[in-house]
Amino acid sequence: MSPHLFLPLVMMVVSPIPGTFQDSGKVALVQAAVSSTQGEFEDVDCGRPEPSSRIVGGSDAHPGTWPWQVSLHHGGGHICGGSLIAPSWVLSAAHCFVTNGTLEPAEEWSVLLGVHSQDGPMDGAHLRSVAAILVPDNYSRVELGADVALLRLGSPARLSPSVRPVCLPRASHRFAHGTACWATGWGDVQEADPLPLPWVLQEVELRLLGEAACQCLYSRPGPFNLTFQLLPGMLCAGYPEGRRDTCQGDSGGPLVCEDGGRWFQAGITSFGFGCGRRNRPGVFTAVAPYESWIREHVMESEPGPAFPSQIQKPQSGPWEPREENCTFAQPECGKASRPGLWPWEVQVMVPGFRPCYGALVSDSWVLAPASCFVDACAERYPIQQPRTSDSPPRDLEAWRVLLPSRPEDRVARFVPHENASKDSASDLALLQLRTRVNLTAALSAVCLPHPEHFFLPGSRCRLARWGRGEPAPGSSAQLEAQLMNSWWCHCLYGRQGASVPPPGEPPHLLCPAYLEEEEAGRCWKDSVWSLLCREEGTWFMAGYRTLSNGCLRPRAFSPLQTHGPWISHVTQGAYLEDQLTWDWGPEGEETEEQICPPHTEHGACGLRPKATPAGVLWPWLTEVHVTGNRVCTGILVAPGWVLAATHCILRLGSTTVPYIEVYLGRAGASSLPQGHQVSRSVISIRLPRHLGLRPPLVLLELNSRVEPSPSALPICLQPGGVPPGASCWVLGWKDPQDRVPVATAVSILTPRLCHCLYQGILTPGTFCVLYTEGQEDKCEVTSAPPLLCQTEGGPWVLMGLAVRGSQELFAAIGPEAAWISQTVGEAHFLLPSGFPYWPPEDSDLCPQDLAGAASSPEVAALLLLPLALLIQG
Ligand code: 4AZ
Repeated sequence: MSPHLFLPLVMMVVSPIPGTFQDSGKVALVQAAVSSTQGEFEDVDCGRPEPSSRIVGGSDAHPGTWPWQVSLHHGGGHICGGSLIAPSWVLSAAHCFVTNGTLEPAEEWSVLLGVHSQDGPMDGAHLRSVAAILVPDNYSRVELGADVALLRLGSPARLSPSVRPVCLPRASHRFAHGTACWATGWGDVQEADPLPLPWVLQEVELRLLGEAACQCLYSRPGPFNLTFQLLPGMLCAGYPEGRRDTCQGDSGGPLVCEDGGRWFQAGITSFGFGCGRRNRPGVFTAVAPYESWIREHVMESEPGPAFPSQIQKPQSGPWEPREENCTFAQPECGKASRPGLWPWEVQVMVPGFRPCYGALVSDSWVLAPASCFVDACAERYPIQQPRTSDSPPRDLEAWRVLLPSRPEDRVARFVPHENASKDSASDLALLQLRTRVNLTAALSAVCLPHPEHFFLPGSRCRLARWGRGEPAPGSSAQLEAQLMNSWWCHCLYGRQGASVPPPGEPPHLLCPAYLEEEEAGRCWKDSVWSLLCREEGTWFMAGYRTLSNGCLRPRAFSPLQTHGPWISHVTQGAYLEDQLTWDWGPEGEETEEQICPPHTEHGACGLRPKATPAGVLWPWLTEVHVTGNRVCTGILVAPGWVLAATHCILRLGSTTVPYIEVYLGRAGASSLPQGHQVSRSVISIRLPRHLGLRPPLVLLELNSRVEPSPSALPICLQPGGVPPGASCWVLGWKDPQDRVPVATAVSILTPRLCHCLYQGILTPGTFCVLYTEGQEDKCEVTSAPPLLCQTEGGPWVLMGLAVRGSQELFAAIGPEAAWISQTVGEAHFLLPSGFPYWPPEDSDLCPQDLAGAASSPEVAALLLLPLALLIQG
């Protein structure tokens, strides 16, 4: 607190004639009030507007209704409100004037009195400088209370019908809870939504909430999972259901309640959690407790503020019952009797267009993709926007809206998002209905997320019809979805090398995992979806997707939360709801910045996060079921291709082409619904041309592509040797019956050691490995397990597949790289790292001890241990 607050106050009101004061040569009549016997001075009539005649959810005030309302200007604009309490005194909030513990200089402020519209005629309005700002010495931060300030004007206000003081309550004054009072101001009309021109003073009726009721509402975790402890001297007004409130810019302004024909200022707008939110009423500084503080500071002023006595005493007994009922408001949106029966699902019919699905977001607004209303022939945006505001984009007359259980509605206004034509993440439009609808259980609005609303990984969601999509297929299980964690979402569909937004930062994408969109070979063509996610039984529209690329579509949705401000600005009443659940799970504990591993030109490959609470551990590991009950390991190398070992797939001597089926997304412990497994049949078996020798690797072409997802993702390939610093693993099944994957750590020997160990019996391009762990965890070999490596922060790379009957020898991918990329096209070959794959070897000679040790590789391996560890780095 700055020391100058304690300076003695110099009063300088000049009253040449009793009961009048002069200002700029004009004389205003001031009614002298009778001083009370207690030495109180009630020098000026108060709280009576001339009989004639934002605040969130409020409306334009009539001129002259609130003649004590003043606007406090700083730096050329309105910052806070205030109230005239005496010709030379204005009451406001301390937080308007204190920045970082320092009181701003009074001379930087000015007070605008008698103003109605801050952009209109200013008849009777006048400006005063501020001579002093007084703040209680116990004020530090707004949430710690004492948020009150007194401003002494440079010269007295010119009293008139539009400039009159308000009455102040005595310390003993009691405002009964439930009293309907009024707050006024030029503040924002919604969070981050300023009052539009012509800046007409807004008024809103707010009910006083008892301390217990208010504390009860604030004790329930709300936005950011926060609660709040009310302090003595604070007062709440508003409604559990929110929607009517004060907001930024209203601070310092008055909350007034009528008593015996006079308006008393019960509170000073101080703060709140957001504006108009459910269970978060506005918090005001109670004025009554400051009677003596105010008197003390304005003592020498004449005329001073008036403290008339209370006429209507609240009922006898404690005016604030202890056991006040505490009822939380529940969301008024997003209630569906059964998932799939969406009471907000709307169809918009425009002549010449396919029906467009959208969602009811308030009692008079529908949200739908803007692209629905663009000529299909034009194919591309822009939406035909009106040249002038009075020519509608099309003939809205002919537009019809079908709402659940209602006759057709008409459209009054069409408001496309300003970037709708430029980026698909803004492909949104709002349509206003001609008549407001009565919201019921059968017809209601979907909840929308606030900008800081986060849908947690693992959230249960549903796909819902959106835009000009085809009707969804019958099975409702196919529309179930679960949100993936942000690492998967970002690294699978985002940019390579990008950092993953940490929990609590706005996501760029939302990724639900859901069943394949393919049914009997037919994909849901052109299906675009909205993503509805449930929190505590309430449905939110979390995102929407319009991207489409044939059957194979990224399961990435644009988050709707970024559009909250636009939607609430246009609709002034959409249901933006706070997050209702907060448990981030293991993702919330992630503290290190996560960077996505490199992608290839065909997208992400070889991704496997450190911990996967949901999802498959090895998304490229495939079960290849060959006729005759044989099961081989296969590795997904591209969306439609699996690589396997020839010896496992094709039996020597057999001439029949086997029937082969592959299963993906089956390995490991998965918490995803069973349906996330993927199966494909093999339509062709491809072998490279090898002169003489039987080629070690086969490529299996699948009957249709596999959409990349955490349960089915191609591995990365890298022609050549082992990247420096890589850790390598043999991945397979310990038991070919239950096929639970095991990964055993190995070291890959240098070509020279490998050659020396297996002299004469190796084909070129064979890797030899050395097991660094005990033998127990080795996988069985008949299924031909793969050898994989991974560098720190990099993707997983396939090195080779086990050769027939061996646990230590692997046929390398490198020599077949050209054949693989020619056959597959979309194989995920990483760019060469630029490092030599092997440390230089100083001799071509084999160590003596190894000669002939090939028949006993385990013995040889023991000898080689130190060398092998060196390689692994
Ligand atoms: C503000 O920032 C503010 N909803 C004022 C009042 C409220 C919230 C914020 C109450 O000045």
